[in-house]
Amino acid sequence: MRNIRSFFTAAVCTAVLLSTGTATASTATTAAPSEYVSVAIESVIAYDLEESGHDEVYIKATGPSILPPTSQVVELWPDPNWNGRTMSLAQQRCAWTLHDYRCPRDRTVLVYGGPMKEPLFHASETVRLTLMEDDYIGDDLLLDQSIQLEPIEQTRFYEFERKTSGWHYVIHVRVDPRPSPW
Ligand SMILES: [Ca+2]
Ligand SMILES: [Ca+2]
Repeated sequence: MRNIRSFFTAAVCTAVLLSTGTATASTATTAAPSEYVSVAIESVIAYDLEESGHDEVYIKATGPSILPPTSQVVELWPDPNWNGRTMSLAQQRCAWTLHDYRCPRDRTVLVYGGPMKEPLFHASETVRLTLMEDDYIGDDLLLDQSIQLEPIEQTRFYEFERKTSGWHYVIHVRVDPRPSPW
């Protein structure tokens, strides 16, 4: 259960655009900014837990997606078909889904976070990402960040961090340009 005290103590919340990836262009043609983008989680780092022992965490993406069609809320991570609705994380664990280089090896133990979900959005939407901790009387909100999507030519990586007196989490998000689904 969430410690109410955490509402009133200073919290650090940062959002960083880490980098744009290098497009793997096999031709000399210039890529136009993509009208659609996909959003995926690359890693979830539990530096400090909300609960003792383990946190049962998951991430939702809220925004009108194209695929899955007309979904307002997508269960972004973990994939419910892989490991159930939540993933249990101990302290100093980094759950990676595709690129383990997003996990600080000197500070964390790597654990596999399962296959990625990659919902598709119009590149003009705002997508809200919420990291939640499963709880009996309503799940706890640990991190809440939005990304204003825009047409892009190359992959972008974002880092979001929330550090409070009760917990400390970092997530890495990947946004890829995508062709039209139709
Ligand atoms: Ca809780
Ligand atoms: Ca719990």
